Amino acid sequence: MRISKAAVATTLILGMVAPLGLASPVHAASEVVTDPVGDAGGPARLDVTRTAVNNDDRSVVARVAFVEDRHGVVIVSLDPRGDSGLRLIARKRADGSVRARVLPGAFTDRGPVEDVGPCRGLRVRWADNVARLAMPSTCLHDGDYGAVRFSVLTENGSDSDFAPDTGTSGWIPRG
Ligand SMILES: [Ca+2]
Repeated sequence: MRISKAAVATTLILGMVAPLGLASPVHAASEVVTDPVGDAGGPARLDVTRTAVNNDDRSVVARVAFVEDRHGVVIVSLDPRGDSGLRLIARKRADGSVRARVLPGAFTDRGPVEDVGPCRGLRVRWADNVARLAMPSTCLHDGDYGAVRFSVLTENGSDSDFAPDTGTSGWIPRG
């Protein structure tokens, strides 16, 4: 069998690149977006200061921190690259009870949006000034997605705070 020069060259390149790829640091599949204090339309509002999202194999976990704990709604819009997304929604009532649900469509979706069923295993923990929403990966396209980007909106009464101010986070590879 003849081996072409091109094939040899490809093999050499792959042989060189692969070890380098293994040696490079593993990307943390997470992104943190900070947001200004005092931009939520008043002290009674849910003023976001920081949002961290982890995109792991089994779940997407968002942690949203506020200046102060208030009742209201936190919406984390998740946009998977090349496909429609969804919104994770946590609502804290005046009595302190917290509920979470999922709605189809990310803020950034412009085309058709795929419906989402009940998100089994969706968890929310809203303690003090941090709301943590954890979505099993199966809730988004049955887990068939890669990188995601996010936006956060809070509401109490009306829209309060939006982060990041640029619109969306960067793409977060799936770890
Ligand atoms: Ca803010």
